[in-house]
Amino acid sequence: MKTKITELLKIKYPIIQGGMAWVATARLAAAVSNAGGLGIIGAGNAPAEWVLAEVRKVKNLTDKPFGVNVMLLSPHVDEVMEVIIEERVPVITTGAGNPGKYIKKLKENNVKIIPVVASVALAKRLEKTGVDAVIAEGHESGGHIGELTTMALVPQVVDNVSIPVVAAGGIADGRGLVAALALGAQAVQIGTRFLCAEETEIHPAVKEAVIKAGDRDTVITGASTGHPVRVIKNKLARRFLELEQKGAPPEELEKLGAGSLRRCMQEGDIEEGSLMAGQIAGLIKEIKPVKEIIEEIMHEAREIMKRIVREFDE
Ligand code: TUI
Repeated sequence: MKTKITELLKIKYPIIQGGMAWVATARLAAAVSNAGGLGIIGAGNAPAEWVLAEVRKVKNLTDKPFGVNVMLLSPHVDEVMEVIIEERVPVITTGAGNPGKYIKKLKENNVKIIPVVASVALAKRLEKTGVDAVIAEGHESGGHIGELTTMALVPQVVDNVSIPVVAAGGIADGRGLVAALALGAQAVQIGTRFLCAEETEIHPAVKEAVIKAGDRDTVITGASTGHPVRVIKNKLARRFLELEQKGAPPEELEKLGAGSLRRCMQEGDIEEGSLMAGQIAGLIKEIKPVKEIIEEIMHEAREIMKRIVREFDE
């Protein structure tokens, strides 16, 4: 399958892996890239030395294109950008902010830039700065989210920019891929489904919690702080929401959130940690190798497209 994104990134399938902090290590990224998608190392809040080590690991594990996700609220963004340039990382995605001030230098160094946007306005602004594509990420996603749903955001971004658009949020299988293509996207970004990949180096309790989750098991915490985050409901999320309802000051909420993503993903504390996952968690039923996940998505998408054409013509 060829789209503007597979051609831009020189990948086989139009699937980009979400750059999940404390989840998306070199091992997952390499597995995705080796399976024909674009694997991404999630820099999150990690220091530049960690990113450098993971970039070197990924280069040993695959000769295919890969990327790094830069989380723009991180205190280490400047140093992480230096590593990306020095190591000649072919492509970056960005999240949780506007990467505008870094674009000139990245472009001068031939790094492809694909920012996540949650609005048409930011997509248009970033297109003018010369980014290569945008990821339109809907409210269904896990982690830090915007207001608009994938269904509403993607076609509006598609209609307002000329660069390719990647759809994200609520996509975990071939149905989601076909729907995204129908909305005008040229690829999908998938996060939550890869939480349950065999190669994903998170605590097994997290994978189990995602598999157990039903359709209504995520909530949004942090809306009052200006940084809304979707997580699977647990003790920490309930306490967070209670404090927010009581009008707790941002510092208290920040203290509660500090270190909670690592506590969940790496230590497996699925009650007192931040269990970031998207609404599509309810669809995920088993742990599989990355290659099987990707082949299954592509096979399902092809079958659906054939069925739709057949039914449409009847
Ligand atoms: O970035 C994500 N998802 C994330 S980042 C993260 S780490 C974190 N932990 C605690 C609090 C906050 C972050 C966990 N999950 N997704 C990409 C994404 N970006 N979603 C929404 C946005 C976004 C929102 C507003 C991008 C740009 C934006 O515009 C801001 C502006 O300056 O215009």
